[in-house]
Amino acid sequence: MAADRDDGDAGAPFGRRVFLALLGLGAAGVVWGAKAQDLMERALGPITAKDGSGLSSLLPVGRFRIYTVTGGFPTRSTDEYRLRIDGLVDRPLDLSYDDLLSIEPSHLTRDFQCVTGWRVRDVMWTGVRLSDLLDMAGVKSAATALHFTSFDGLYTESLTLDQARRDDMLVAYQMEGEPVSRDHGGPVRLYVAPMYGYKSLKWLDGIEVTSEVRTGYWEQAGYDTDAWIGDSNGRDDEPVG
Ligand SMILES: Nc1nc2c(c(=O)[nH]1)N[C@H]1C(S)=C(S)[C@@H](COP(=O)(O)O)O[C@H]1N2
Ligand SMILES: [Mo]
Repeated sequence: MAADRDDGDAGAPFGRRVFLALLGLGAAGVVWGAKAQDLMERALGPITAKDGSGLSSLLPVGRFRIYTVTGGFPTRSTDEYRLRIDGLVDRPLDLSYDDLLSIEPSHLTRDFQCVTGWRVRDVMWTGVRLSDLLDMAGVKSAATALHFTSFDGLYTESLTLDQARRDDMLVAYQMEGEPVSRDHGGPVRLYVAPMYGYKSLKWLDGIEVTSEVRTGYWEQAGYDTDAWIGDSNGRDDEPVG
């Protein structure tokens, strides 16, 4: 079960391959597509136009696609929201939404890039740095990684501790100056700026500090665990779109 929603209008009335051919983007795009794109799009797609015509809307530059692997969109109000941080820490934390808002915020404006080829330019995120939360909890010396869980009950992700301590890793509660919407994984989601979108787990409710990397939902299906944009998943070029 899966769903894919596009929060903009229906896109171009052509299939991806046709579109690439029309633009003369050529074999390269189709080849990496076959490798990196297939699984996620097959699971989350086919990407259909909103009018139900079955036509693909592809590379909708400037628009997010809304992904959920459960087929549903879980709801948690800001009042009910809790974020647990536990595992190999000195002080397990159980943070409310207001607790998160009371921590020094960080802002990041970056492109949002899905491994399937769509990209949204210059998205502004606000939230708390993962490294600040780790410092609050106190990471034990045996720790090497983080395991993230979603209150959708299914999606998971991971980061190494070194990755998580970078300053472009956020526990985000605002996107484009507004609270992160439910569709986009609100009230709180992960935002992993230097990696493909699948690392940015939506509906975040748990961070466990672990002794080794436990691969996440899409990694178990074959996507790279270290998902650096432009340098993973069989791609070393600037993405299309
Ligand atoms: N819980 C959850 N998080 C998720 C996903 C998902 O299906 N479920 N999809 C991932 C993928 S593949 C991408 S590209 C982004 C998409 O974010 P958006 O739905 O806000 O556009 O979320 C990521 N985080
Ligand atoms: Mo994605």
